[in-house]
Order: sequence, then C-alpha cells, then structure tokens
Amino acid sequence: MPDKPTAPARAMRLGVAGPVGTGKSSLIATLCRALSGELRLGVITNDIYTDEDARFLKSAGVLDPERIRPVETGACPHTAIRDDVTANLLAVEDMEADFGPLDLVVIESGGDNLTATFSPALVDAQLFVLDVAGGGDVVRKGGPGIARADLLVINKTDLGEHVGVDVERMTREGREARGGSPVIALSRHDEASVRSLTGWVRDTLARYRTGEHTPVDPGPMAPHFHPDPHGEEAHPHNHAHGQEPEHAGQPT
Ligand SMILES: Nc1nc2c(ncn2[C@@H]2O[C@H](COP(=O)(O)OP(=O)(O)O)[C@@H](O)[C@H]2O)c(=O)[nH]1
Ligand SMILES: [Mg+2]
Repeated sequence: MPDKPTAPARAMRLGVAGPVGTGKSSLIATLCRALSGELRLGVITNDIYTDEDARFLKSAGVLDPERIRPVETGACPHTAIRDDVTANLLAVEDMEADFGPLDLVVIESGGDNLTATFSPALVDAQLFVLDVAGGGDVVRKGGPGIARADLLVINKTDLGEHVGVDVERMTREGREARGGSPVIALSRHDEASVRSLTGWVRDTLARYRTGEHTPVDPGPMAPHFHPDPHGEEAHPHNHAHGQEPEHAGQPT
C-alpha cells in the first residue's frame, strides 16, 4: 500500500450549484476569463429544456465554444446532478476524450432551489452560490449546499446597498452557518474578490492533484414538493426522481 495519497489522472470536476439567477453562469464566465490562460478548461451546463446557459457562455467568448457543452436535464435539474448523474458523467468523459488532458471541468447545475447539491460521484468539489439580491436572510435558512459545500459564494455584493442588504453581516452569518468553512463575498466588478475565487480554485486543484482533497457529500435534498401536472394536490416526496417519470412537473 502506498503511504502517500495517489495523484488522480483526470481533470478535477468542480460543481457550481445554487438557485436560479444567483450568477452561476456569470461566475463560470469569470473563472474561464481568469484561468483559461493557465489551465485547460471544459464546461458542462445543465439546463431544463434548453441550452441557454451553454449559449450564454459561448457568446461570452471566454472559452473555445467546443469546450462548452449542454446537458438537457428534463423537468428536475437536481436529478441529473444527484440521483442519476449518468448524462453528466458521459458529457465530462466525452469532453476529456475530445480535448484531454484537461485540468478542470466546471459543471453548472440547472437552476434549482436551495437544497440541490451535486453527488460526489459526479464532482470532486462544489461551490454553492447565493446572491445578496435574494435577501440577507437566505444564509440563515441553511440547507446542505449552504452549510457543507466546499465553498459558499455570496455573489453580487455590488448590489448590497441597492437592495438594503448588509453584505458583511450576510458573509459573517454564512461563516457561522458553515462552522468556519470558506465563504467568498464576490462581485464580478470587484477584482480582489475575483482573485479570492480564482485563488480558492487553484488551491483546491493543487490539493486534488496531490490527493489531499477529499470529495465531500454535502448531504441529500430535504423532502420537497412537486406540483402535480394533472392538477391534483401537490405531494411531498423524498426521491428518487429518476424512477418517477409521472412526477415530471415544474422544477423544484
Ligand atoms: N450586479 C451584478 N449582477 C450580476 C453579477 N453576476 C451576475 N449578475 C447578473 O445576474 C443575472 C443572473 O446571472 P446568471 O449568471 O445568468 O445566473 P444563473 O441563473 O445562476 O446562471 C444576470 O443578469 C447577470 O448579469 C454581479 O457580480 N453583479
Ligand atoms: Mg446559468
């Protein structure tokens, strides 16, 4: 048995999760812009019915468009990053086969609610994105991504003063909710905050390469509700979506 951790042969897979509109695609564009000169990158997006995020990232001109690929997830975006990750795994493996070796593949989750997280079977590390426009109390609501993702990003800090949110307090409460695990207050207009983010990615990649980084499962989704597509009452359930096609309704 080797007494040192073994360096992995493939690219690190970094998941980016968080509710719709918190700035996941923009954050990925920022990462590509900052890191594409030093790292070999690929991006996989998860959209419900479209390739909207992939098209946004391609049009941003931050990476060779061939290296940005969409996975269409159907009705429940969290299914494809948590319960049945096959489509995403195939997309990452195809990307590595076509362009490898790569250093980093970033996977954007479909916009989802506060409780969706990536399975550690799909990603090596994950960050969870909230934005100040969603309100200062969102961090206090907690959830597996907020509490236990490898990194919590409080995004769009430039909007704090416009929406009456105390960004410092929100960031502090994020740290408290995470028992000291990293939190970055980010705005794409604030270069120092972008450097913090890219620094975290570099550090995590370095630890991944030496085998020191261990993928952590933030935990499953909380029980939640799906509106019934046949007009009956909403019903709670606790998964697994992949085996319940009749539950295909609005994303939750
Ligand atoms: N003010 C501000 N707006 C941002 C920032 N990052 C993203 N946005 C805007 O937030 C909106 C949603 O961003 P997007 O990346 O599409 O969010 P996603 O749904 O989580 O992928 C867009 O209008 C972005 O331009 C930021 O740092 N500051
Ligand atoms: Mg997006």
